[in-house]
Amino acid sequence: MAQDPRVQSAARALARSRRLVVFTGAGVSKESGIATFREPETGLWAQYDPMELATYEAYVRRPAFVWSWYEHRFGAAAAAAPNPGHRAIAELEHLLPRVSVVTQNIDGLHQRAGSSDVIELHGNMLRFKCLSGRHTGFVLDDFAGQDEKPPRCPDCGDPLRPDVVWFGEALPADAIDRAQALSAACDVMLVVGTSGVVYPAAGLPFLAAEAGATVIDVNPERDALAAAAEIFLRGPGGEVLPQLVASVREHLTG
Ligand code: BJW
Repeated sequence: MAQDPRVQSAARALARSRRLVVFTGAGVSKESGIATFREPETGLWAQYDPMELATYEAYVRRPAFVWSWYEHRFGAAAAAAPNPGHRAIAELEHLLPRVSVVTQNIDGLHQRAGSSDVIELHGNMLRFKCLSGRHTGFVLDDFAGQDEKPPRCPDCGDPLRPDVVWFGEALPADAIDRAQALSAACDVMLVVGTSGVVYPAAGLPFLAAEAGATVIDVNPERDALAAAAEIFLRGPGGEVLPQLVASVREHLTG
């Protein structure tokens, strides 16, 4: 792969970048053992109906059921470790002047890999808020002693929910506003592991491309962002990204 001319041209673009945005989806965490959503057979939505699990209405209808599904997932996220793809992305910060990570993921693995500027578009499943949204920022330890499922908000007694963005809910305004501004101002966008079908997040690579940025897409399969990408690197993030970053380092030192 290091000799692949597409890796070389992606590395050249990255080595010249003054403002890089790395835009990620579930695929970047797959090699950490976290399931993606839309892959046939293994994706969560191939096994579960998102309308029964990832909407406010589903939660209000069956809170204990939805909570137990998330409980399983946040257990998996807490036990998971960043993989070489997350670590390669974090390493870019030490090589390039400005690097921001915009992620759709809710597992916190970019931060644990060492990325310092991470914008979470769809929230974080290890953070909790009450159903009304008035009380936010709880962590597992805040309700560890409670047997009720879902547990109650320590401040108002409402049921707690994971602080994630379900279908039909608005993305946190500060996160999407900043992600859009960074995308319109970056010179390179590195997209990793997203099918590119969930909006408004999926609009970011098009925003970057329209503003003149070079969009590089890393994915084992063609995805819906191909139209925005100038360079497509086929393969898993945990393999492609360390090679890409090694090649960036060679361009910068060679
Ligand atoms: C690898 C790999 C390896 C594999 N390495 N890669 C038309 C119809 C109906 C609705 C809409 C519509 N147009 C827009 C909408 C709205 C909707 C939407 O986009 N729906 C579409 C699906 C049709 N959007 C929303 O509802 C959003 N909100 C909104 O629009 O609000 C408007 C509003 C404004 C004001 C007031 C009120 C409302 C919210 C979207 C929230 C998405 N939530 C989820 C769940 C989060 C919580 C949870 O996890 O439980 O977010 S859904 C799910 O999809 C999750 C992800 O972040 C998101 C994106 O998925 P992602 O990351 O791309 O994963 P996959 O599985 O799709 O792809 C993985 C990729 O990895 C694949 O390409 C693989 O090939 C690749 N891969 N191994 C690298 N090793």
